Amino acid sequence: MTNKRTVITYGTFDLFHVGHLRLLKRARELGDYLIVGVSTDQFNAIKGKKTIIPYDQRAEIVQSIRYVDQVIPEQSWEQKVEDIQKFNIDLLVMGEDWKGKFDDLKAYCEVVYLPRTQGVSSSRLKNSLKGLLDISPVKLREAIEVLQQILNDLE
Ligand code: C2G
Repeated sequence: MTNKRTVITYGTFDLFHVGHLRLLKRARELGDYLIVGVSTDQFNAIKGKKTIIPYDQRAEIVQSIRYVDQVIPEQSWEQKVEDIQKFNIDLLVMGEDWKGKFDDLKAYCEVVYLPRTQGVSSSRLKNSLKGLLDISPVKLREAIEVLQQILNDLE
């Protein structure tokens, strides 16, 4: 394909969820080839973002998504210009929580911000998992008694 339209996007993609998936799907639909810069653990420390899943697993998951053609490590804020030139990027796509933040890159390629998927986020998932772990000893004991009763009934 001669005039292959190459799209790039960047992200942490921790606790991969449908918000990430739909962003990647829509980004891919805006071109013919999608490159994803996955934030390394070191870069997330710079971003002040705590992750659950280590970089190599986050990168492996993103690479396995059918909409993704290539994964590169995202190690700094500054690398985007270099990436755009190195990979001959036509379009940078980000979720609209980044709206305006990468407009300076319009000097190098098109920049599009897409609506986020409402109701899901890695931090929300983390909080609901935390909620499960915050169960009080009384509630835990009640749950164990219920489970024990179920086991007794099964015997
Ligand atoms: N996203 C979305 N809907 C959600 C959650 C996330 O569309 N419910 C999008 C974000 O807008 C982003 C992408 O999915 O475009 C990845 O989200 P994060 O992993 O949270 O990315 P972030 O940590 O914001 O890193 O240089 C850019 C940064 O690396 C972006």
